[in-house]
Amino acid sequence: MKYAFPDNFWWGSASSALQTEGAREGETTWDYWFAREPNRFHNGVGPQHTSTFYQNWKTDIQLLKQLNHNSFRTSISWARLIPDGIGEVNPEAVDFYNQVIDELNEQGITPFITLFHFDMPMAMQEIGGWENRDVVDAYARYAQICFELFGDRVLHWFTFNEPIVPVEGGYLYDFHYPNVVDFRRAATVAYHTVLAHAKAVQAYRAGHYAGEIGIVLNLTPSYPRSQNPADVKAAHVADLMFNRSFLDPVLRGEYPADLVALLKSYDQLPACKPEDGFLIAEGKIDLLGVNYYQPRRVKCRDSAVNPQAPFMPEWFFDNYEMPGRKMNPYRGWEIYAPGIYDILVNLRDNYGNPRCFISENGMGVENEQRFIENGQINDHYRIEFISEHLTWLHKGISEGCNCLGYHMWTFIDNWSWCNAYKNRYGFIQLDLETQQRTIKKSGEWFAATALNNSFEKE
Ligand code: BGP
Repeated sequence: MKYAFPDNFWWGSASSALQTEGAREGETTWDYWFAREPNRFHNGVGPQHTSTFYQNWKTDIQLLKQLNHNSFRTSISWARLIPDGIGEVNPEAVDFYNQVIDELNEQGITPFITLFHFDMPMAMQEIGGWENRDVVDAYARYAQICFELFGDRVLHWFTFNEPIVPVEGGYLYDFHYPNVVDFRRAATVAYHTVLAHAKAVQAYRAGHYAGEIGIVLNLTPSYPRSQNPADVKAAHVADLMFNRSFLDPVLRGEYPADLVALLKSYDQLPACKPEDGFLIAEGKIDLLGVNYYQPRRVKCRDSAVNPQAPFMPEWFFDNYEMPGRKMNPYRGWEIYAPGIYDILVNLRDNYGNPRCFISENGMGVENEQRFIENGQINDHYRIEFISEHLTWLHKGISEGCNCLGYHMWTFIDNWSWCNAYKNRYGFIQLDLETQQRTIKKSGEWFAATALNNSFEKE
């Protein structure tokens, strides 16, 4: 069967500044943490060892072209542009991002730019990071500077990438700096991130720029083990905490009332100011990026909560391992392609069918060298993964979902937050020794699909 996509569908991939650029000047929390606890990073490989995009941007953009990308998302590094977060703008950073943006446009590849992809300037973290409202203001200033510098040539902006991840990693589950475990502080970080987002949207609107502004959220559909009311309730709470805590403010301009009530009843609400509500209402977006990797399966708790243990989302559900689920064993994530369709249908039916696109989807695989045939990685499993997800995406579009494109994570194999180069995601293989780039089979498959705006599958 042939799966054809709408005209002007966005075909591309996503990456981020910290994971690709290398050679950074402004210190981020990642540099700081790595210098102190290198053991927390896979094989002790830190954020300075990335895929050298800072040196190779021009030839890398040629490779994007070869993959027939018509769009590409990356981020600006706040710490590179404004090393101390709040002071002087670094002119070399301005030159670098200008060159990248201009070259992308020249090559017919529309730049999609994220303002914050997990990379907090250390100077901002030192004053409390997202727990401090001064950092919210500093971020709003940084966003405004980016709009002024690049807004004439960048028409698709994203305030944050997966803003729930620094909340989970840094304040609940100990996989990002500052390794705090404290729900109320986590809720404050999440809340201030929403305020920062809204301030950036406000600044963008005030500047009357020609483009649009949105956010990228990792939406993990919450599937209950069964339709038993206890399981359904567990899935509902997980959905409130991990999806709707950002989805509702950015699409509806307000928080779900039952999330607020729940946190209030456990005395976990962040400090709010009366004027915050107006600001959040102004943070509604033009375009939603959806990152989808895995579903969340939950069931009601089997045991009573230990009231001495820290308050956690898991007070309300247990994670559920569905028998027969298909796994990506390298990353430990379930592969469930219909999830992409369920997300789109939920957006269509419950959120007014917003303009959206899949901004990340992907499969990290270890030791891909074993698949080399005639000098090229034959990643047939990745082609299978992409085409399966695309068939569900296609079904969503054919049923009226407003999905405008599909971007893969990622372009060239890159450094990952705690896994360094353990799992490879790229369309292009990176030789870490020589920095040589070689297109994988999936890259060729994707290039053909983008060119034809369609693909064939049984
Ligand atoms: C997303 C992030 C990316 C990327 C990807 C793969 O959550 O936006 O930055 O890293 O996941 O995940 P990982 O690198 O943890 O395997």
